[in-house]
Amino acid sequence: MTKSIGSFLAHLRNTHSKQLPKSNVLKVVYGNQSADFDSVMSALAYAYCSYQRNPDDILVPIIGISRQELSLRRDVTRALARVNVEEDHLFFLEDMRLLKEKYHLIKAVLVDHNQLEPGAKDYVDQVVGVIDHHKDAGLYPEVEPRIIRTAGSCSSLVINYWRKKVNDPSVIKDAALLCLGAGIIDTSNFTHRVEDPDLQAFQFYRALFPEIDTDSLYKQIRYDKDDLDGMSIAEILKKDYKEFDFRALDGKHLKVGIASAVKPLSWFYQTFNGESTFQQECYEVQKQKNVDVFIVMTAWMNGSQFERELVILSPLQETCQAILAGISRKLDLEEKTLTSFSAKSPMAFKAFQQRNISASRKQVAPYVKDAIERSYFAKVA
Ligand SMILES: [Mn+2]
Repeated sequence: MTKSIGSFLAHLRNTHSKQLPKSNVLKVVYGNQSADFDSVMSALAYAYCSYQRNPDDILVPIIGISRQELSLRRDVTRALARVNVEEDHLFFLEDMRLLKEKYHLIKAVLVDHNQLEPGAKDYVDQVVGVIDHHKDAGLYPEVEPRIIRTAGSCSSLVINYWRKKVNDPSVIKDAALLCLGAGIIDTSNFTHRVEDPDLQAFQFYRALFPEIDTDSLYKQIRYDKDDLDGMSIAEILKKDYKEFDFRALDGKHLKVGIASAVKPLSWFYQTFNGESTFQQECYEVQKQKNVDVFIVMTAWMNGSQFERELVILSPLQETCQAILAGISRKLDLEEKTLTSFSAKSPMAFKAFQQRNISASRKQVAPYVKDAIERSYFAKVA
């Protein structure tokens, strides 16, 4: 009965979701809202492995963005094409809306995050499992599995969980191949941020795919991920984006959006007509997303040197300052001089070199949360 991951997803799309009687329970597996490589592959792999283990216990993998946004993630789309997954067979946020109308109860396993996100809250009735490598929010203590621990890639935790449950590892080969890609991109080909789970997963991949040249697979995915050709600034900023709702000491809720980008600010300035264009586009995205604070994190290789920058902007100047007071030391931020600061803008806009290069969004988001939770924003409108 072993199916390829492509035919499994086709089966879900064409048969399964039409056959289940109304008012039945639907189980889904969610990646996080950034829909990055790790999230998408972790969700697909979890669903596929679960099906191979027990075809009666089907989970539908959900990608936490709208369908049209997928095309910006070229690393994801090209990796899926390599294992013959058709995009038409994938499930997105808009599919959740339809599924919610059809099913009485929706239960979800969360991968690559451990707290239901705003976009999923309306649809999911119950969280029944978590596998993640972000900071543990301490929720859902009773669920099974509940695996939350440090790992370079969540995909390593997912494959380690399932490989121990199947007798014949070859039945989860397609999932392992997707997870291998995620592990490779999250750990720079198993050289950075590598933890025990990643090493264990890597040994499993080695045994399963002795023929795969991981160096060239890394180059391929890296190339696809960095390929921003033809994209606008706004598209790049929305491509790997997460939104948070943090509560200040005085009870005020603040929406914070954090975009990750794979090119330095200098690249944006050169490619798109200078600093002020970049600033303007950041303001546009902040307005469109309707967030109180918008942060852009850049990360790239400068020769053999890994570098990071952080940009923060907000119409709420004091909020911006309070956040910076809380995160500057932890991130070792060094302010960059902006040559074309537009004086007429009422927005706070600051750019920094982030000397603490080990802090990715995974660390920065909790730092921002801490800073906000310790502040009063009585004047915040
Ligand atoms: Mn991840």
